[in-house]
Amino acid sequence: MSASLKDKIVFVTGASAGIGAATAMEFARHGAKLLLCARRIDRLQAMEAELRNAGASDIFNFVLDVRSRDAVHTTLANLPEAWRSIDVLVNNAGLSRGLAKLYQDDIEDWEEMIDTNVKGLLYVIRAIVPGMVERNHGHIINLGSIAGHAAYPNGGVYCATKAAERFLSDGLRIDLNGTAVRVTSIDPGMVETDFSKIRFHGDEERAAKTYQNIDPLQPEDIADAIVWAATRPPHVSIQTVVLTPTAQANPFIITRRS
Ligand code: 8X3
Repeated sequence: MSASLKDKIVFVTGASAGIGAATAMEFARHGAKLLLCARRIDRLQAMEAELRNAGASDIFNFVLDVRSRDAVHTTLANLPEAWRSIDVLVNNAGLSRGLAKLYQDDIEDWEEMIDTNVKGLLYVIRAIVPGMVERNHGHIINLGSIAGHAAYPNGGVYCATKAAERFLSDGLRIDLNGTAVRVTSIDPGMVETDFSKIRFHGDEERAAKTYQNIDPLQPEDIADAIVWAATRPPHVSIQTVVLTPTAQANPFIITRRS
């Protein structure tokens, strides 16, 4: 039997677009209370009415750049009392920047990926998980990638950040063993979001080619897996979900329609 999400506090980072926004919507449909952060508060505010109409029982939006250690610490330590007992944390904020040979790559791009995907993830975990342990209740769902399972050409640093996420999820699960707190890593392949546009620094034409002649995963497919993991009964820990488009076997084997 699946567990109910009604009135559960679900915190989604990077909730203003893509997988984060679709995840917020799917939790809204299940009647959750949504604690949403992103760098772009205007986008979160624009989503609010739709999320409420879909069934969100309450919403609290705030600005947060997970790269800022101080901002993560201060903002999360000062959440309104009613929003502190987080049931589900979805660590979605993350990005890729650039696709170039490691020995020629832009160091600024590395900093942004490592600061967001690895250090930002750690800062949020460090701020939220102690409360879950204290309450002996909670579920951490981290967004990984098939990029964390095998490095691919020109993506070494992005892949390394997602390999880090995978090992941090494993390490956290080990350290939480003996508590009721669960850890899931959701590891998608190709998903049609702004991911490629951001990777290619806004080059829409190049980004569009990524998704040409293939049926990529949609953000809703990932949201569906996240909510499925979150609704398993308490004795079931979904450790990792790897999902790809049917036409993608792994980062290297993709069949496109001719
Ligand atoms: C997104 C999947 O394979 O494009 O993390 O890196 S991939």
